[in-house]
This record gives sequence, structure tokens and C-alpha cells, in this order.
Amino acid sequence: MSAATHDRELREIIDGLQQSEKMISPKYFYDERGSQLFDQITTLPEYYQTVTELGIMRANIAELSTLIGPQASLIEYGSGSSLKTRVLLEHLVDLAVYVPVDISEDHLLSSARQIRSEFPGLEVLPVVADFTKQFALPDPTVMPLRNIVYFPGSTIGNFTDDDARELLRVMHHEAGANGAMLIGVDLQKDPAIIERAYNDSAGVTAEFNLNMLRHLNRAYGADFDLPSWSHEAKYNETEGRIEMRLLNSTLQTVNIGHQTFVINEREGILTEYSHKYTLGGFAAMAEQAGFEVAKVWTDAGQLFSVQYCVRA
Ligand code: AVJ
Repeated sequence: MSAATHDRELREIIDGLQQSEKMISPKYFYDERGSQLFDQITTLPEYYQTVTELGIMRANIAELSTLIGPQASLIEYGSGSSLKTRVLLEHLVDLAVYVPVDISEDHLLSSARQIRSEFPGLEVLPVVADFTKQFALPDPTVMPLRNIVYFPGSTIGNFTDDDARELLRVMHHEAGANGAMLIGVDLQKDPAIIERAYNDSAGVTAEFNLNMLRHLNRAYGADFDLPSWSHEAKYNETEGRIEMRLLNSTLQTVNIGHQTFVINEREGILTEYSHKYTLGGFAAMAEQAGFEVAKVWTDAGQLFSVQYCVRA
């Protein structure tokens, strides 16, 4: 990581800790161990999202592939290491180019290498960028007929409504004229099912949450006292979202950069929102970003949705 990036991130972390409710962006979950723990989460029996989304993709790939048409450019927001991506790469007709976009260069380039070896004829042009801001698309060898922006995993749920709308606007821009967006969106359901997905019995989600502090200690020179912290994930029904926090059990001072924070006993740090949507709620948000939801696929239990959105 460049020194400038490191400094910017350190400032962002400090800024979050200075808010009236302390918060740290979920992007700091994903050091190498955090990425491994997340992969492990996706295989947990309680974490219905990944397996359900993959099932929806497999069940509807023929129709999806017809809607997308030949010679598209597939632009994925995220590093593209998932099985869902492979379903698309295997079935889309005459794909012009695959463009995974991620902020974590190491992870992006290693998964791009992996995809190239699995799909030898495919042009793969990874872009290292913060996808919440506009970025330049690479120039593929074969001229694409249209851009398909792919945002799987309901990662949209990490953003507050305002930020999600803003991100959808960026995607709208990247899709360009006659482009489309394919997005995985987790749905509102019995809160007990949702809470179980973030409080798994094997404790992997707790480990994933706590690993953020280990990451901050190692990569940003912080000195959080790890044994004092515990995992909490609660569904906020009013807001329709999981709120994940780290809870402190002993008064401590934490140093990071040139700042010192006193953290009270029982004080928390907000580490993640994971919004769950109604179909109507998501459609309204997409519409405000210029998209029309043209097709929604769900599973039999209506747990999760994959949505094909065109520029309105
Ligand atoms: C990758 C953001 C979709 O919100 O479910 C999983 C991350 N956090 N368990 C989610 C996560 C805790 C995940 N997203």
C-alpha cells in the first residue's frame, strides 16, 4: 500500500473514532485473515445469503444470458473471486471483456490471475480503484456492445440509503448508454433468520468482527486491548438493517496515529450496517439513481434477490 493511501486511511479511521458514536468502515475487515474469515462465513449453515444467491444465478442463467446478450463488457464491483462470477463467465455469450474493480490490489490481481487461467480465451482487465468514486474503464481489444455492471453479494447493504443511492448513480454512469446493472440484494424477512446469520454458532462472524481490531493494531499501529472486546450483531427493525458492533468491557485508552481515545466500559464501535430491503424499497432507491428494475429473480423462500436493472 502506498504511504499516501495509508495516511488517508489512518485519517479516516481516526475521524470515525471521533464521532459521537465511534465507527470504523467495514472495509477494514478485509485484511488477508479477514478475507479468509469472510470466505468461511459464506459456507456457514446460518449464512443463507451466498448459497441462495448462487442458486438463483444457476437457476436463471439461461434467461439472464439472453437479457444480457452477446459481446458485453462485464464490470464487477469487488474482486470477483466468487462462484457466482464463474456462473456468468461460463454462460454469457461471447463476453468481450471482464473488468473486476477492487481497492485491494493484491486480492484483485491474484483473483484476476486465477480467472485468466480458468478462462484462457477471455480478456481480463482488473482495475484498482475505490468503486464508490467514478473511475476510468480500461480499453478492451474487442469493442463491447454494452456494459453490464455486476454487484453481487448484497454489498450494497453496507451503505446507508444516501450513500447507496450515490453508489448506484456511479454505476449508472459506468453502465453508459444501453448498459445495465445486475445486483444481488438481500431481502427483509423474519428477523430471527437474519440475526442468526450474523451470530453463527461456530463463532466465525465474531472472529471476523474482532479481527478488525487486530488489523488496526497491526497495519495502523493502534493498541486496542483485544481481550476486552466482544462481538454484537442486532437487527434494527425500524431501519431494516443488521448493526454490527464491537463492545468494550474495560475502560481503556487506545492510541492510533498521534491520537489517544478513551473508550468507556460498555462503549461500542459500529463496524457494519447490512441493510435488508423490500422489493419495493429497492426499486424506489434504484429509480432515484436512474435505474428501472426490469427483472427480479428470488428463491422459493424469498430470502434473497438478484435484480436486472436497466437505465430508465
Ligand atoms: C459482504 C457486506 C454482504 O453484510 O452480510 C457477513 C458481510 N458481515 N457477516 C454482509 C458480513 C458479517 C456481508 N457483505
